[in-house]
Amino acid sequence: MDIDRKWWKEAVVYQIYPRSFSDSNGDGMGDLRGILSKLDYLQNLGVNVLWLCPVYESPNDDNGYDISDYYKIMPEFGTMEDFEELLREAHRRGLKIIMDLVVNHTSDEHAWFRESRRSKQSEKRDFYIWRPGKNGGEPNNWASFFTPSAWEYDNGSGEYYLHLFSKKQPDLNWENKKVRETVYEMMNWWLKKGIDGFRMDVINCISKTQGLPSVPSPNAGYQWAGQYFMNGPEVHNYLGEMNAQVLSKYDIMTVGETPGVAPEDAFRYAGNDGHELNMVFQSELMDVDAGSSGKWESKPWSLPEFKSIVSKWQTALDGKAWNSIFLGNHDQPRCLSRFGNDGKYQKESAKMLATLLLTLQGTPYIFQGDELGMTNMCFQSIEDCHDIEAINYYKGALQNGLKPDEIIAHIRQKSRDNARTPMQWTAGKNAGFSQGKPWIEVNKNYTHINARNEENDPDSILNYYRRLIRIRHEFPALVYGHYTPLYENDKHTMSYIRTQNDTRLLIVLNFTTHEQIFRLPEGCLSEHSYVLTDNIRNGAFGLEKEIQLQPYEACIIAL
Ligand code: ISL
Ligand code: CA
Repeated sequence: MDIDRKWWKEAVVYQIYPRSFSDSNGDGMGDLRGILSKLDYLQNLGVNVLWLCPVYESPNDDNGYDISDYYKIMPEFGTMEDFEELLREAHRRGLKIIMDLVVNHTSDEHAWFRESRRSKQSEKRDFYIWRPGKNGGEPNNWASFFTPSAWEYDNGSGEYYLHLFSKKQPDLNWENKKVRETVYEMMNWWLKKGIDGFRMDVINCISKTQGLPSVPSPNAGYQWAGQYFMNGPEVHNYLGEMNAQVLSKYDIMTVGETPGVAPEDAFRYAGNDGHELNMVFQSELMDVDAGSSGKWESKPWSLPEFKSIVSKWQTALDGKAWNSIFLGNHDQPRCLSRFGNDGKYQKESAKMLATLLLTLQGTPYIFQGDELGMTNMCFQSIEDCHDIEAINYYKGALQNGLKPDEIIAHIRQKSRDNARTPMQWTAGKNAGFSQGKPWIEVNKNYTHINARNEENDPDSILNYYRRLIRIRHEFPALVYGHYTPLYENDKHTMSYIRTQNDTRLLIVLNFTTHEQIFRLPEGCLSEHSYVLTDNIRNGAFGLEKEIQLQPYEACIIAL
């Protein structure tokens, strides 16, 4: 097979949410020196790239996704010298660092926005999306991700500005060439510093439909307007331009966060012969349990549906574009609580999900703490919640007549804060995350789920992750091999074969709390077949026509 080998295809990425990773100075908030102190841990895990969620100066309305200065480090996280030291020390250990790039919007406290807001004549006015009101109301009926309306009225100038997220996150006007040039200049500045790439926040939302039309709807009220800002008319021109003026000049990796993309969009953003990005995050799998009214209304997910989404992306992109693989991130509940079992089978199911994550075609992203089997938090009341999305949802849902208990039940399942509780390092004070009071409460299960315990236990989830990462690096077939799904309608197990030249690897995953019989497909075993790894029996079982899988058992079989 003619493969186009690239370091960023073979890399395993580890996502760090700095605020919750490790606190070096006891103020309760994670920071850069905290990350620095854990580089050995990350190196021992075997990952290759660290993705840092935003570390720039920010008033933290949305935990750093509202940037007030792209050239400064958030003082709570440290200094530019700390950042440079972190980068140097990471590189010394063979670890690369990619940064979050949030350029669909800035903070309303960014100097550009302050200047833009000052007056209609301001030189920066057109850096943002300002419109006069219509019929005594907003310029259109768009809803925002975080608030009812996507528009905020500005008394001073008598106009509205667009914010797809919170009102403290005004959208930049990408139609303005000066905006684009200013962003490219900033990106070049960071790349010259030596960073290894970018994860680009909602990058498929930067081009809005001309005229900003209202969503046609029989209902009054604000409407979801994704069709007018996702994968918009100019987005490929902008990214092509960004590639030419910035990305193409460096040996870096880029991944676009692109909610609502289909494989056809991925071909354009991240096609093999494309000139935009290396890969994108698709959001389809994360929506598998969303109800008709959106993420808060959870519906039970079914394994055949889950598998069909994975298979669709694995087969559609094969040879045409590159996948990114993830089961959770800082915007999602913990994958273990969502797709596995965080009770009796915590250990088995965490390892089973790790097996899935690390045996698909694409670049895998591990979210901090998943390698320890961290779980959702059992939020009791809205006072336990910190995330603007959950807090605003709570207010809106109360107004719509939902009871506090119902709302908290939704939040418990889906809140982004689930993923943001402090990293569990030890069984000591505050899970070893901080000497001071953590900004968000530590999950009570840290006394047994923590890195120190797992370091010392050869059978731990952490050590299983290490083994799997090693195996992935040893078998290029796990990175590049074709993906062939088996038994697609089976409700209990997921199985597929990865093939590259003569190497054929069969992956079998039991997604249930029960034993399952897995029948090996006719003629697939040879005298050389063996169990490469297994999450429960350490590979110690003979191969027959049938495998009796234990609850949440996962194995990789070299055929
Ligand atoms: O978080 C979500 C679902 O709960 C998504 O809808 C999310 O808001 C969307 O995918 C965009 O996410 C990114 O941009 C946001 C920021 O809040 C997220 O943390 C970030 O990942 C605005 O910058
Ligand atoms: Ca700190």
